[in-house]
Order: sequence, then structure tokens, then C-alpha cells
Amino acid sequence: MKAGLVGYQGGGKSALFELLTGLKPDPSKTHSGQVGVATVPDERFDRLVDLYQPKKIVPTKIELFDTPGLSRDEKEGNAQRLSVIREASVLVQVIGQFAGCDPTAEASAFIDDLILADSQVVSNRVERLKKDAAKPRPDRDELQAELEALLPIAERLENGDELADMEFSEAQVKAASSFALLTRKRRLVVLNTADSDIDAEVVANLESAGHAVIAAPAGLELEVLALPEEEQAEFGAEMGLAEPSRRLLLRKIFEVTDQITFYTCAEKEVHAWLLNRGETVLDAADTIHSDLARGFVRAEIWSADDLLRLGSERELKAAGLQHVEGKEYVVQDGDEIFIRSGI
Ligand SMILES: Nc1nc2c(ncn2[C@@H]2O[C@H](COP(=O)(O)OP(=O)(O)OP(=O)(O)O)[C@@H](O)[C@H]2O)c(=O)[nH]1
Ligand SMILES: [Mg+2]
Repeated sequence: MKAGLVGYQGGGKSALFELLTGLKPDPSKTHSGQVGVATVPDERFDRLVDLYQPKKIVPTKIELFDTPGLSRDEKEGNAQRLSVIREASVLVQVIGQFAGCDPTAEASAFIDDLILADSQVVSNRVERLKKDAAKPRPDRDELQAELEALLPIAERLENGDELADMEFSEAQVKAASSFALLTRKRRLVVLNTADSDIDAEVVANLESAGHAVIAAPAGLELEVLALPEEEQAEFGAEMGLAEPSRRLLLRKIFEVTDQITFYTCAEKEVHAWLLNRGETVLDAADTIHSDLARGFVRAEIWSADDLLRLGSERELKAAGLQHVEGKEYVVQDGDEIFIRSGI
């Protein structure tokens, strides 16, 4: 899972990147963007590790992608600058709440830039298709069908609307798949505040404009982390910093992706896995290993929370809380799964 840190110049993307990954921004990657990895905080996973004491642990990771800032004045180049984030599955817009900045206006300007970038790629394809479908080619019917699928999408973008809530037909999903459209990605606004005083009204304004938002003094926290360890607590307290926001920010980014976590646990390994909400235990088996899915017989499942409450698998089974499921079972967030496979 990849989260792109995006937004206008100087908002604090690189500061947030460093805070979340512990990596210093590499000046040679200023134009291409820089990738780093962070572990998604998961209290349930930590407690499972305590319980099983495994030899190996595999927590959920999130890839963070620090990108070059967009320009507020030279809007024409922004679509090109945005092309680096097409592979991200969630867009984290970092807005610096410093003097002179209107966060709600900036969030809205950003969406306009996303719409423009999407509009350019779709329109280019539409123009190409119009030309090609007019020629006597063997694939003419296919091109015509693709064109018809894309036209309503292009029109919507040209009208300045994003695509997030547009229902796509199967043909449209297929026609648009290679574009990785930006306005269909999930978004989160991180409000990078100058200090620990978070202005509730600014947050409320962003929320009522429809943005998922989390506010944190990321730049300031990074400065505190750069201090010698013995000074960090004192300075942090002086600045009014409570618990560092790192965990909270990572958790929130993860939540925006709307994925669920399931676990496989044994003495050998405690492993957290990701699954799209609504997927079945057969999909879960396939995520672990395609052989497990091919030879799927049944799954033994319980809720990790029940296990942690009762303290052992034996207690859990005695309480009748293990259930046996076939391949159609829809996995729930926090399920612990043991798959019986014939292979
Ligand atoms: N208090 C305050 N802090 C600022 C201001 N402008 C920037 N900062 C901080 O300066 C630092 C620099 O920001 P960066 O992380 O380099 O910003 P960026 O979004 O990566 O910038 P680009 O990569 O150039 O787009 C961050 O810690 C910000 O929090 C300001 O006007 N006031
Ligand atoms: Mg930067």
C-alpha cells in the first residue's frame, strides 16, 4: 500500500515524510520523489506478539512517497508534477497552516489541480480514439466502445467535477484502468500546524467541505526529535506537545485506505495481512499463498480480540468462539485465521 504525500510547495511534506519514516529527504530525489517505509501502528498486533512470543513478526507496512511540491502560481506544470503519484493508492495532502494560508481554499485548489490532471490524460486518449476509430481498422469496434465509455468521464472532468462519486460501468472501469485516475483515489488532509494549538474552527471548516482531516504540528515534532534525547521531553512539554502524533498519523492514513487487517499466528510467526473490506476468506488464503487458495478446504477463524480477552487458544475454543468457515466467508477486521489446505 502506497500513500503519496502531496500538495503545494512548503506545506511540510518532506518534514512529515521524515517524521513518519525516519529517513532524511534525499536532495537528489527532489524532482522524482522519494519512497520510505513505515510500520502501521496496531495495538492488537502488538498484543498478539506478546501472547505468542513468535520467532518472527511481520507487521503491516505502509509505503510513503514524498513528492515535489505543486506550484500555486504556475498551475500549468502541476498536472505533469502530479504524474508521479498515479501509483499511490491514497493521496495525503499536506497543508501548512502558517501565516497567510487558507487551508480550505488550498484543499479545494488541490482538487482542481487533480481534476485538471485527470482531464488532460482522459482528453488526450479521447482525441486519439476519435481519430483512430474513424479509420478503417480491424479494431475499430473496440476503439469505438472505448471512446463511448470515456466520453462521459471526459465530459465530467471538463465541467470541473471530480470522479470520486461517479459510478463506473464495467466498460468504463476497463477503459480508465490504465490512467490510475487521481480524483478516484482516497484522500486525507494533514494540517501541519505551526504549534500545538490546533484551531478547531479550521478543522471543522475542512470537514464540512467534505475532507477527511487530521491536524498535527509535524514540522515542530520533527524539530523536537532532532534535539539530544535528554532535551526532547523538556522542550516537548514546553511546546505543549503531548504524545507524538506519529502513530496517530500513520493510523489515520491507514484508515483512509479502508482496508482491514487479519492475522495468522503461530509460535513461528505472527503476521498481519491486509485485505479489501468485503473480500472472502478465499481471497485471504490467496493473499497468504496461492497454493493455500488452490487447496482450500476450510478455515478456522476467531476474533483476535476474543483471544486476547481470554488469554489462550485453548480457553477460546472451550468458550466455543472458534468458528469453521467455507470459502465464501467474508473476513472481518481483526479476524485470526487458520487455513486448512489440501495441498
Ligand atoms: N512556522 C512555520 N513553519 C513553516 C513555514 N513554512 C514552512 N514551515 C516548516 O518548514 C519545514 C519545511 O517544509 P518541507 O517539509 O520542506 O515542505 P515541503 O512540503 O516538503 O516543501 P516542497 O518539497 O518544497 O514542496 C516544515 O517543517 C514546515 O513545518 C512557515 O511559514 N511557518
Ligand atoms: Mg519537500
